[in-house]
Amino acid sequence: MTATAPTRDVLLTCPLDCPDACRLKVTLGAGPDGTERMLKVTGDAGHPITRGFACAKTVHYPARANHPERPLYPLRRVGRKTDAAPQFERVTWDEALDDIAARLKDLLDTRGPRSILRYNYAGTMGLREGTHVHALFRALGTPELEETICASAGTAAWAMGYGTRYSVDPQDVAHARLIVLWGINSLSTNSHLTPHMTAARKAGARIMCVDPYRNRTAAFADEHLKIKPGTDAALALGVMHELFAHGWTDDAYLAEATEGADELREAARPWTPDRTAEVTGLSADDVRAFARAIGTTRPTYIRVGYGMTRHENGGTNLRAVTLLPALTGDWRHRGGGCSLSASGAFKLNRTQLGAAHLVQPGHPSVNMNQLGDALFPDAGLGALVVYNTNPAVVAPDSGRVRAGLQRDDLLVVVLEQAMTETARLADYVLPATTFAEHADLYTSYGHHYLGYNPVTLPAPGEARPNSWVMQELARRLGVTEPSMYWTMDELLAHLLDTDHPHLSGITPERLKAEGSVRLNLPEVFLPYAHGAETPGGKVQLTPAPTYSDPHEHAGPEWPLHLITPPAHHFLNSTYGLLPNLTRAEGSEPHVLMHPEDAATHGLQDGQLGTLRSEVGEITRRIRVSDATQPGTLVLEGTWWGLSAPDGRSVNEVTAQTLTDLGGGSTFHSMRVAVTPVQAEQPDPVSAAD
Ligand SMILES: Nc1nc2c(c(=O)[nH]1)N[C@H]1C(S)=C(S)[C@@H](COP(=O)(O)OP(=O)(O)OC[C@H]3O[C@@H](n4cnc5c(=O)[nH]c(N)nc54)[C@H](O)[C@@H]3O)O[C@H]1N2
Ligand SMILES: Nc1nc2c(c(=O)[nH]1)N[C@H]1C(S)=C(S)[C@@H](COP(=O)(O)OP(=O)(O)OC[C@H]3O[C@@H](n4cnc5c(=O)[nH]c(N)nc54)[C@H](O)[C@@H]3O)O[C@H]1N2
Ligand code: SF4
Ligand SMILES: [Mo]
Repeated sequence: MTATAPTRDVLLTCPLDCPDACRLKVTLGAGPDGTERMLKVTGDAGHPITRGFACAKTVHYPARANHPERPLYPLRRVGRKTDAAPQFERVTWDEALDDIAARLKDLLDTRGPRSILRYNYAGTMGLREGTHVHALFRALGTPELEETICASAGTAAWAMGYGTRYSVDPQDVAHARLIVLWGINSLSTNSHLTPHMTAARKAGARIMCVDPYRNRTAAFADEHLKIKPGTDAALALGVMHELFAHGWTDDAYLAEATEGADELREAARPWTPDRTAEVTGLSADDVRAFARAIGTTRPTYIRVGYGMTRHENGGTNLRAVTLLPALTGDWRHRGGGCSLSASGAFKLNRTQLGAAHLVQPGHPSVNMNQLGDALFPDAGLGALVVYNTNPAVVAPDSGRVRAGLQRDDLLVVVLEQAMTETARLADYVLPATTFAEHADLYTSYGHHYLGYNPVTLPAPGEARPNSWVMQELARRLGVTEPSMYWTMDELLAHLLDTDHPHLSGITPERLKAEGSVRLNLPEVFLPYAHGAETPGGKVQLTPAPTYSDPHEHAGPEWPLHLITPPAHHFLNSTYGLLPNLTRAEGSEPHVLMHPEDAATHGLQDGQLGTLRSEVGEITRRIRVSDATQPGTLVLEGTWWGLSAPDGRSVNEVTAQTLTDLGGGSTFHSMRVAVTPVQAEQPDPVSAAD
């Protein structure tokens, strides 16, 4: 990169799909052509959550924003979608938008709105560029996209017990005396929680981690329970058994704030430490000690991640775990309770956000975890408009997704900041702006601050915000829905048009002046101290969760369980194009395999293996390691397929199977077989030594 002198620092909210929603200090300076660009990213020292540091990935955001292959002009495909090297020609915005609008119009006239689908996710968490842009599709009446690929099982499970998703305030975690990190690799995926945990530890707190493998968070914790994947409901029931048996329940809280304690007590009765140990792979003594720690330490804070939800029984796993603080009464103690997501506290007026008011109950919908099926020729789609996501890599059964995207009779339009593997399969790539180049409002799922970003940098080339593209298409398609054409200020006024106390005193002017504003919550926020926002007003402990093994009948042809959790240096696939970050992750994706399994399956450290599941196969370097457990393979990171030895995404082996609750994704639940690859490629790690 050409050396350039910094000219000024600005504070902006990180737009990425991460609970921390950091307030970033972004250093700007003139680029080689003289226009101002992003040079450096750190954290705002004055922000109580960000505390002056950005994560190991987003410090590299400038390399993404200034990437030589970033699409800066509208591109139209020349050549076929199946060509190994995709080719595009530059066109004007008018050429691109006129042609796309004409083709959408033709589909609407001849085949109806069901022939068009939006496919989007949280590449930006901005309410304008991420959510309000759905208004175009609602105005056209195209199918709803059932979101999410990420949080549905957790959301549904939380709703059953607690209604609205509230979280312990991360700033209160320092008060906890036991911290349980359960199915979350928080040191990588929620790194701004760490200072609060360290403060708690200094004050005497113990930190325990429940995870199938020794990740960074397990190494940081004082104790690691290496649970068998998919068995968390059994462990939670085992803990409940001990809580009831030893009288460690808070009976006053159970009486005042919950419903169904007796039924839960009966359900937990059979879950003795021995039975729990048998199912979870832990020892009975570990189960007893874990239950004693939770039963006798106030406040206990449990941070759950989505890891345990990404299984066929995932909703129930999460529900069982999140009911524990209701039994111990931790919700009454500052720093006690449980966090999944804080998003429910942001009581914005969302009635017309994304033109939600146009969606009638029973409107046709497509579950986003089943995109592969939706793209199948018989399903009737003629056009797919993709924004804020990279489905050719991140969606389950990505082999099927890619085959669908390659259909010659499907119009694929991709709004992107990077030439992702999805963009490479597009008919049109429309260049998108980044968070410094467009205005937006951000909530958070890990803390209680709203963030506002103004337009800060000029858009490079002809990059445009998603909202601009949607409005231009809407005009060409004759859309008259007024919210479609709102400016940022009009959207902001709508979102803040509410009497809810959480937003009292928060005005557009204040948001613009302060940039980051804490919701108007009490200083000590104890959302479930006296009940919950369920229909009965109480924490619902029934129906009592039960454990079921989705792989009980898995045949011997699928001997191993594959989990595919996030990597430290990536954010989903967003940073997978930066060589320094792929190097930090070992230059290519690899699979952790326990020494016992390596011996059984005839594989050695550094060898390539083929992982086969019922939907596809991939080739990966095997790393033999006792960080994992016998029977469980771990593949960290949703790498670009282009970085893998076989050019394929890990999701070529994951399936479109949905979770028990919420219709969520099951990325950590695959049964696979592994065989050694005979023809060898050099191991990049040993080659570099
Ligand atoms: N560095 C980094 N940060 C990220 C992301 C990223 O890709 N990289 N992605 C962002 C996004 S979109 C999300 S949703 C979050 C996700 O962040 P997390 O919630 O931390 O990620 P998960 O995929 O849920 O996996 C978390 C842990 O769950 C474990 N796990 C898998 N199955 C089970 C199980 O059955 N039981 C238990 N107890 N544990 C299990 C995995 O081994 C893993 O260590 O992180 C966000 N932040
Ligand atoms: N095997 C496996 N697969 C997984 C997961 C896993 O743990 N294992 N995790 C799953 C989870 S939790 C999630 S959330 C999904 C995430 O999957 P995605 O939602 O696809 O997330 P990213 O891969 O980060 O891709 C986001 C894309 O949005 C683009 N983008 C960002 N901002 C903008 C913008 O303003 N405008 C436009 N037009 N584009 C923008 C970025 O350039 C990037 O290419 O992946 C899922 N897939
Ligand atoms: S990705 Fe998360 S931790 Fe990293 S800067 Fe953005 S919000 Fe902060
Ligand atoms: Mo996610």
